[in-house]
Amino acid sequence: MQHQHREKLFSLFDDNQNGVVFVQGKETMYRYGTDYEFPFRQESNFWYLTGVNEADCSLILDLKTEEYHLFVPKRDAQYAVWHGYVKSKEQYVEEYKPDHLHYQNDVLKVLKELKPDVIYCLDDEQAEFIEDLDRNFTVETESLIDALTYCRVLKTDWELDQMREACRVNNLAYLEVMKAIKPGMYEYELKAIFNKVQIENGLLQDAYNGIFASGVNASILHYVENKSLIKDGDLFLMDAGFECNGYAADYTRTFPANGKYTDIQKGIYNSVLTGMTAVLDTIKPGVKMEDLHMLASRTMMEGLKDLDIVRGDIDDLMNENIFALFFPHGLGHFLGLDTHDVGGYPKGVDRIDRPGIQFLRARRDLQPGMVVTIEPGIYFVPAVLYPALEDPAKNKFLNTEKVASLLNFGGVRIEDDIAVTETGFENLTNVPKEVDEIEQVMNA
Ligand SMILES: [Mn+2]
Repeated sequence: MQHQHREKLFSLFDDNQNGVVFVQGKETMYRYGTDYEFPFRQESNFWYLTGVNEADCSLILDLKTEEYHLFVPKRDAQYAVWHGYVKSKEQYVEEYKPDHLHYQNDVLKVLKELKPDVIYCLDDEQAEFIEDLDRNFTVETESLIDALTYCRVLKTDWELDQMREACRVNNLAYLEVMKAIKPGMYEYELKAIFNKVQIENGLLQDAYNGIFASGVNASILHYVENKSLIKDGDLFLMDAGFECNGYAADYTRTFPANGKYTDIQKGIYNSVLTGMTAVLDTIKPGVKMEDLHMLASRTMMEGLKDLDIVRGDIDDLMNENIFALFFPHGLGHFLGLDTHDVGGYPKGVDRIDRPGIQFLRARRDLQPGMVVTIEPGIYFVPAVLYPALEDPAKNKFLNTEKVASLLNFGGVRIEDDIAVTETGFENLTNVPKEVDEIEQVMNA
């Protein structure tokens, strides 16, 4: 399927020019000075163009002829001793179907034969791989990454299918954890259950370091220690996903460790869920991520106001950035070969300099073929709320007693993976998120 991706990239370059694209794949990574090899994960752009999940390869795309040259490492018998086999050139051709196959140490030789006027590289670091050449060509390090980003943002049907499969397995894994969790377990025991379901279903690579956070740990946005004992009465926030052929799933659910939300947990949970629902009711092509972010923020503040956690006029709560005290991250991000995928900020669009929304990772009109996460949340972060409780400009909007009583609450996040379509969206995530549904699953 990667041939479609190469064609898409070719179509963005003028084919009358005497130019080539050069991309170096990822090399084998070792743990410090030891011979411990990290599990291999190809660099995403190289993977996108080749589907080659092997270390130490590179590619050249000839823009004039639209031919694809794949370069593979020349392995010796010693390599086979440790890794089992050495592929022949014929096997590489059979598997990856390049127009031309070469050994990696022939990159410079082939470039000299092709005599391009311009070589497009991802960045200066990648350009170093070809710097031994006599400099009678130009190296260009801007258009290639822009072109690849453009390609990767708009998913093909095949790419969407990979994401559907990653999500199908992620759905199963979430349900298993919801059914298994009990107070008295350790967070990592749930990670073990989660990973088991993924691996049993053939997904071997996590898309990111998963968050399995009980109680107050859920207020730490990137909590990945996952070592605490889960207590009765804790909420459990799980944010994890695996890849299918490189394409990520990324969900979050927050559920009660003992299977039953308390009143305050339910109230805060439903504030987040209402924010989520408001966003999902609005998503369609043409809508802007930053507008969705503000919609979610405002809806969640209305929820917190109903719970008498914040006080005052809702416009003031928004204008004075009180929402950012409780929702300190972005509403969502692009999703694809990387969990925080490319393309969030097109050229010339900057981050918004405002609390809360400054961390939004995507700011552009949604279009069919884009996949984004939608992940509103409410957190009680002591490091944020202690100073706010002392600050007269802020504490006049807070029920200070109630906020102080919630400093150990942790947080709630709900996250779905959304593929934008011509008419609206397809929700790739299918895990219960209504309170009743969740309690039913957990107590079945
Ligand atoms: Mn996410």
